[in-house]
Amino acid sequence: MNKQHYVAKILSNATYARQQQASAFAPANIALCKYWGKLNHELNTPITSSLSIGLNNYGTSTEIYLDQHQEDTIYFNEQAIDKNSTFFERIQDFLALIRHDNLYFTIKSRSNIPLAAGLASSASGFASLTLALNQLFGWNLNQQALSLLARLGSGSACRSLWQGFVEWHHHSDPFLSFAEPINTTWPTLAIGLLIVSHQEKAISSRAAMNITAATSPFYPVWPTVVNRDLSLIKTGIHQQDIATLGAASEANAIALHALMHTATPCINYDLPATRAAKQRVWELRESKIPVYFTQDAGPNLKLIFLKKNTADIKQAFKNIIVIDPFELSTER
Ligand code: 2P0
Repeated sequence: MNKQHYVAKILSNATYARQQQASAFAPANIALCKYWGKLNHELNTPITSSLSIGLNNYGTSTEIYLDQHQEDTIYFNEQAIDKNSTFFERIQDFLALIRHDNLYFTIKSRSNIPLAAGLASSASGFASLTLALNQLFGWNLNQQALSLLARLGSGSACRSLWQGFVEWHHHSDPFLSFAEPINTTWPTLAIGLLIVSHQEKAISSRAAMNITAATSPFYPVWPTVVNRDLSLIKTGIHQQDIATLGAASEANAIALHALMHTATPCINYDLPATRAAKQRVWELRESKIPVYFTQDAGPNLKLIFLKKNTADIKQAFKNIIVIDPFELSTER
């Protein structure tokens, strides 16, 4: 099946009531159990399941307007995007899948995610674009269908339609590889964004993922690692046990980066400051403060801890941005 057939099947359940404009917000998400490797590159399905947490009011707002001109115009944080850039191309490829009647768009996306935090804005970007398109065309798609659609823009976008814990299921049937929320809250949990470097990453996560899956001799073990960690992370969530959740999330990130280190060429996102911050996390744990890190395709860390330890964490990491994932705010 190709992308066009896939999208046609999803939209076969849609209604149609076109408006002139629409807007939507989607939160950024951090994977506690990572997505790393594609089963189907065209339809963007993963080799394993993954599990993330939404970042409350940190994310992307997208406004979309029908345009009279015969081309799309895209703004990100008030800047017009170069039509020859990869960024523009990726959005164009996504829009091409739903374009009909020669319709073109003006898209204005704004992200309030700290730019250097190594948080992919592509996840909340494609999720908010999918939600905005659903409104613009009055598709009235259910959340599962929206997740299946957002996945085509960026895998992790399919998890960015919800706040809280979200699991993206791996499945050989592309119509069953959607994300859904885990219906639980954990009001005492906090997430910290720890920016150790403002340097741009040398290699995109998509490229790094593909190189790792194709070349690391240890990649075949990855699904086993994910099964172990996913199960522990779910136990940690259901028991609201920070030690179980944190240890499994940290182990998953360490395994991910170990895999990348064994790829050809070696992919290393760690900087000396990254390693120093990990060391500091381990020291805090030695002193009985339950704090754990996770790390995505970049040098910065995200910390997992309990709100009651916020003062200790802020003292150890002066510039940390603390997020409350469950006390939802509309301030953006
Ligand atoms: C994740 N990451 O689970 C993992 C962990 C980064 C590290 O998903 O190729 O931008 O667009 O499907 O979603 C980043 O990869 O990749 C990502 P594509 P995506 O959050």
